Amino acid sequence: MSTSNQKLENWVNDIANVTNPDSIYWCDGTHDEYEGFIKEMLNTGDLMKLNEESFPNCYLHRSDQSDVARVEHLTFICTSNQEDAGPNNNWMDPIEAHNKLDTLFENCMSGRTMYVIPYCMGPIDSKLSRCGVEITDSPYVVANMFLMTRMGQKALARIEREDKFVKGVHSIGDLDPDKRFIMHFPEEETIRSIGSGYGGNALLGKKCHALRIASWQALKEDWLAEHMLIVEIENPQEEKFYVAAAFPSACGKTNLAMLIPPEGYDGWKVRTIGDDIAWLHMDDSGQIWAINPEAGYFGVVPGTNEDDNENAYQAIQSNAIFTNVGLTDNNEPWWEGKKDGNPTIDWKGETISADSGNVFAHPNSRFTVSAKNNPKYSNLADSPSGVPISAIVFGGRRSELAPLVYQSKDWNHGVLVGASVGSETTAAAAGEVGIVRRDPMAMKPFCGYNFADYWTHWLSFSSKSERLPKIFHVNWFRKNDQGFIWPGFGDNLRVLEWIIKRCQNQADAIDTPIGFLPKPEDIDTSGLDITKDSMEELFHINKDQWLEEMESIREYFLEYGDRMPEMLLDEHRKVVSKLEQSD
Ligand code: OXD
Ligand code: MN
Repeated sequence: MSTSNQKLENWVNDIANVTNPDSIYWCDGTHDEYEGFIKEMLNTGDLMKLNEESFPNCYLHRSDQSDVARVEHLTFICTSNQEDAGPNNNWMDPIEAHNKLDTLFENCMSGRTMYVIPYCMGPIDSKLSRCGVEITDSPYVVANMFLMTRMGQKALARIEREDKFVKGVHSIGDLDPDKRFIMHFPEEETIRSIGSGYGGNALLGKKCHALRIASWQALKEDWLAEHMLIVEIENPQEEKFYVAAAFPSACGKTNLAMLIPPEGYDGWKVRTIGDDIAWLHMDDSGQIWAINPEAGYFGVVPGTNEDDNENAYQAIQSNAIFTNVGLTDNNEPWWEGKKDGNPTIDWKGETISADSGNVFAHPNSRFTVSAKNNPKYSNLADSPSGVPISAIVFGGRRSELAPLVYQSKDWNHGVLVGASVGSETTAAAAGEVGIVRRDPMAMKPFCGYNFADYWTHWLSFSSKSERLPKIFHVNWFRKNDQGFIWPGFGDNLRVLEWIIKRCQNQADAIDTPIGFLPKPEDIDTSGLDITKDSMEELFHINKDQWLEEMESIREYFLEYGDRMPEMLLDEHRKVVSKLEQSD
């Protein structure tokens, strides 16, 4: 296979001239091809076969031990004007960045095959989808892209028709962390990544294209590319609602997208459209529609079990690639929170004992599966027009402060709520875990331009439609001295039910300085082992803590200087003054 598109052909040849591979292989995206890659990686030791009886067609990949998460400090947005990248991004001058990368990429593929992966983010026949081509020297990346995107011949045909694609070049290089860079050139719609094989750094369709480059494209073309799951909720009256929710990495997006209704919620059905990324477009009537640009899940493994998240658990029983999990004595994958099995080997391949304190799976170990493995996959994930969004939900991991749920007063206040998201850091990115940091719209690591311009873009929607989704904030992670107060997982449907009722004007709310809160009786807790006092704790607003929080948000906004939209600062002032006046 090669291409009739001259632009693509020339670009591939240019990259080959610099990287000097032994051969060039164009991926056709067929199942046979995928199997061929698996076979090859079993031979080279890049993959190990897992127990064929209990985990058919499942494989384990062990990454380099220094290459287990996204590397935000090595991720750059290279715009000609530094201000366009903003204080939220590392910036490098594009000429300097290209020079640096040209040196690192020189001959980096010699002795290796260069794979060319044409892919389409979103349903092949959707006008909301966008295409890209990833060049890589890693068969592990190709196999993951096969599961995560619509790639191969059909994507290539669309690229040839449109004559437009995002250019991504990836090489694992020599995996030296000192020579690792994930660079984005939004003005050129180009990505160059070297020195890492980890998903978020190497599967360029995902974070690099579908968020960083796409957020820039969305700014220019008037839509939104967001770090959001999309979930379909059907009530007993058979009405369907679509909710998009943004939480920082490893804060339960996959679990919420695959939620199983709790006991007593007969007649409720929950299906998944997407678990990580949503592209939102407004139609002529002012309705927002969302597509999931991905076709698979790259999910956090630890904590996945049959009791808490059965759909995710079922999804990874066959045809899955596991990265950096442990192994049991009968060659099954094992991770903390799995509940059964006898682990003997850790993610590094070392035999260890199951004494307390020993960890078998890396905390950011991952599964890669096709979305179709999910028993609750919604066919509308393939709909070219996407799904109509009723509610947008923001959330973070906050052991204090934020109530279980509240609703913003209107769209602009909702933009403030999203822009103010703070969350305790997780293992999804290299660095210290558990520190509260600002993660606006859960996009801190993924917005491909200046956050101030991004908030201005979000605010611009308020004058464009009377039919905008309602905006909410949730916090599943509030703690007291006995641990998490809210049970989470399937019980989160109790909160989504209130959200849906608010969208239908069927539930009341209490007007507070921070937003609308449910009346205590409006969250259905029947069958739940939770006391009235705990429910009160979950909704308690501590005025002093909130004033401190608002001050820290104000200081954060100041970093954005003159580009900061006055409208957002106004929203902030309104909340502060209401808090000050409250008792
Ligand atoms: C992810 C992440 O892998 O956000 O989705 O890190
Ligand atoms: Mn994510």
